[in-house]
Amino acid sequence: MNKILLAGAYALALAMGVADLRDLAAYAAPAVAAAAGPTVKIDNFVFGPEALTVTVGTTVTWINQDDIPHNIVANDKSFKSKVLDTDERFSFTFTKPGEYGYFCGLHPHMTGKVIVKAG
Ligand SMILES: [Cu+2]
Repeated sequence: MNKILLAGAYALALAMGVADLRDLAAYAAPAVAAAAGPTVKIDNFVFGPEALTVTVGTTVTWINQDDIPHNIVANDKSFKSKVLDTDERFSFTFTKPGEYGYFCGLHPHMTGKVIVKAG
């Protein structure tokens, strides 16, 4: 009987430990401001890299490092950012394989693409 209680308590402690670790991760994540996934930097009217290859499930972050506003619009309208001022960011998670061309809605000659491969 005691052994069973002990085992139960141990299992409970383990479960609580796991829960605590999850809590810790949840608290820690928002504090990390840096983009976790790949980034596309916008500078001097250019998306860099112009073509980016990722796997399904990847979150891509665009950062406007130019001193004028830009935005990001998918050719197929699957994503669209607001107008980003200097140092502002936009993130999008790609959940389906494919080739996603995009452009800047303010300067449509600015183009880029994200190639999403199956994971
Ligand atoms: Cu632009």
